[in-house]
Amino acid sequence: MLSRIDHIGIACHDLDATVEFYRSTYGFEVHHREVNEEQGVREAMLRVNGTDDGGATWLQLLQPLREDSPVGKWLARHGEGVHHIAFGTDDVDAEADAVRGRGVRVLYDAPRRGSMGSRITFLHPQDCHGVLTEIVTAAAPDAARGHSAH
Ligand code: MC0
Repeated sequence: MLSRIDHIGIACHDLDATVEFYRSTYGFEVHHREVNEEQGVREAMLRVNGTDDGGATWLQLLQPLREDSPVGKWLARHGEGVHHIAFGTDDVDAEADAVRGRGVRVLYDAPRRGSMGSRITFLHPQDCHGVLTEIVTAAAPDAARGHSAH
């Protein structure tokens, strides 16, 4: 079951400047930062709220590491803005199989590593009415409620 919005991915040119915008405008603080070489991004996770299933909802700010990465290509074509939406589930494998069975292209044969040790896969935007859609299982949902780890 897809039980929540896990995060909204936002593409930006300057991660620090974008983090500062969300801090000074809305009061959202950075909970976690990491570099994901495989995905070609430097990212900051801003926790918005916790949810009933023990997970959380985040804003994920994404700066590309390379122009030829998915976020780099997107920025060059569209500029800054919402890059993808991610639904949270306890079982990314089962959800990916179910969606694949309904004729939607799942981009990975097996889930890959996402933010904070999560397991993720993506659905092709052309099969999702133009929305790049991610499915994610958090590493340890309870940990998402915990203290900041900058
Ligand atoms: C591309 N397209 C998008 C899109 N990116 N549509 C909506 N939202 C996006 N973000 C559309 C293009 O407009 C184009 O459609 C078509 O997809 C092909 O685009 P392309 O520029 O030629 O790019 P491709 O084909 O090389 O790659 C597109 C694809 C790629 C979706 C396969 O971006 C991909 O593998 N994305 C998944 C991985 C990813 O995004 N990683 C970064 C976030 P038209 O109709 O104009 O031809 S990493 C992340 O988020 C992790 C860290 C996490 O959450 O934990």
